[in-house]
Amino acid sequence: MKCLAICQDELVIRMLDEVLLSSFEIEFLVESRPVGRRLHDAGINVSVADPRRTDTYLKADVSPSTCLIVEDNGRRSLKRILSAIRDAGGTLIYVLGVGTAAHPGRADELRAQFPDISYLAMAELFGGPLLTEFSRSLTRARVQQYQRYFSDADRILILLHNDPDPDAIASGLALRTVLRRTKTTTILGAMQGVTRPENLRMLNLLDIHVEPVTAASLGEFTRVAMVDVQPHYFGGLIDRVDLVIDHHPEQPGYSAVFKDIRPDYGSTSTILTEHLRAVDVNISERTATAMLYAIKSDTLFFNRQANRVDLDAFSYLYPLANATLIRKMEGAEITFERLEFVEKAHRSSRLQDQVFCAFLGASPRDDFIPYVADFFLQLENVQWAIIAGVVGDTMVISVRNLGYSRNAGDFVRRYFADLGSAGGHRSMAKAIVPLTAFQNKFGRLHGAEVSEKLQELALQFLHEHAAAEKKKEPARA
Ligand SMILES: [Mn+2]
Repeated sequence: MKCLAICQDELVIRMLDEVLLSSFEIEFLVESRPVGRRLHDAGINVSVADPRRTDTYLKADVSPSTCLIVEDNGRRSLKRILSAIRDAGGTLIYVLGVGTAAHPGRADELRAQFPDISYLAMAELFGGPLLTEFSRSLTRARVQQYQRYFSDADRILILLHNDPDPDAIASGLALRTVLRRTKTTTILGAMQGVTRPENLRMLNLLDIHVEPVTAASLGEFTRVAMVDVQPHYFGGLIDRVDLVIDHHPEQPGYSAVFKDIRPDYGSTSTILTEHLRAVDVNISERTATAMLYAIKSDTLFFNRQANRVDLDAFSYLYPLANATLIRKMEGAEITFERLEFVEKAHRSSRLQDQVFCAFLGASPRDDFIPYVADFFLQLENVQWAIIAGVVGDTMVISVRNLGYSRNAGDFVRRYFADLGSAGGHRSMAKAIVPLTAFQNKFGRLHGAEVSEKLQELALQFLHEHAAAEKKKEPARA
């Protein structure tokens, strides 16, 4: 492809020449004779002409398929140059902003007059890779510090939260890799072990061991690290650790020798991918598989709180991981035990105005409840799924919706925040309230009465919103 670059700055020309020469037939057009001569002597394909004249481009044989790059250093003559190019039949025009960051409206101003141009700011083009490089060196320095600090420890504990999820497990595995340790000297531990079937399947398929630990046994370890969780989670049992790596908002009230907390990341495994990359450690297939699965599951396959860095980590890990194993781990969501709860929900369910409600009664674990909610949200006629169940002496309510109606988090906060914990996002939310508080507010409801009550609340919540929207309409017209 032929490429004509209209530039005046020598540095810009030399750089473009270096970047583009391998893939384009590139020629430069400059105004100044001395600059032209110097560049010519340096072996660059350059000619000297007046860039504001149409015949300059006619002579250069510009066609609609010629790629034209015009340097914009803020001077006024740029518009005349662009007009001349257009008059000569040039259409594929890129304007390269050099030092024009001080004029933020520049691109829009040009586009108003020349709608077809693409505006590229030099700072943006080079900034990305440069910043990535710099932040990688910062991460490298950080990681090397804690690697040294852990290097002489006899026994290390990597502590995970209760009932560890894939992100916690994968992050533990990844940290062990960063520390260049094996399971004989560095264990993954949890105060309450894994219970969910898909997470147990992950441990089995990847041969990962999570050991039970107690507050008393922490003293047996020379160093303690925490991943995907912070010490406050353990309710005062632990107030000092050596390292914390987490993507939940930072909590006060503990001390850590090292910490890396990035709440804008979709998973802790994303942070650890950056640690591993920064120090160039070899990532085994097993670890990459666990981490990839963790990123997928913590971001609900990029449906929640994922950002650029999560996608970067995902594409970095993807070729290193075992896709077949991940498919198997995902399939593990379905178990006969869970299907029983799906059936139970089906029998006691109510569906009205695309709101599906069901009460599961007593449930041995709380994961059945969100599972059932997710399951019924897949049905064509369901836009909201609200599932309740009783675990021990608490009522757990899971809410899912398709994401384009009202906010699920607002729903649970509105009706249940006064009773216990209630919160969530636009499309998924959860309330956990003491059963007695629920009964005091809504009465001693049994079986289908609970689904009925939930349905009533949901429809009230949705209809008052619809009514408010309707009211707004005449005003708009
Ligand atoms: Mn996580």
